[in-house]
Amino acid sequence: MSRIVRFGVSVPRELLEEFDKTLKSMGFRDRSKAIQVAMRNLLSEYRWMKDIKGVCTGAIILLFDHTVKGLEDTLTHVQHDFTDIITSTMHIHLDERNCLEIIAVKGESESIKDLAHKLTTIRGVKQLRIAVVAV
Ligand code: NI
Repeated sequence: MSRIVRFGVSVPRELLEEFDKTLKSMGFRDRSKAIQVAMRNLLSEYRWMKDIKGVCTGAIILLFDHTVKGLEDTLTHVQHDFTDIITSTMHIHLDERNCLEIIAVKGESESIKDLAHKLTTIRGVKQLRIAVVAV
């Protein structure tokens, strides 16, 4: 059994409220356990991303807050740097704040990961999912 450590985390209030609500409905008794599960999910998703090799096709799905200043410009700039792997982009306005973008990709897995990484680090991007298959 490894040693348990404590750490502090800063998160937006609404995110924590929603997290707590979801934990309750999922049957978690405390945040620690749920955060451990969330951390492991993130690690396994990253590991899967790291392992996929060669030419792939699929989509990058992005949820973001379009009211964050400069975000849409940055998103466009990043996508213009990857025109060799982006086949099309669909933009859906979900509500006053949130937008969903579905970016269809085809190319070397390394380029797809590079694009996904650049998109994840943009401020205002709330969630990113990659769904790709090897060709
Ligand atoms: Ni929109």
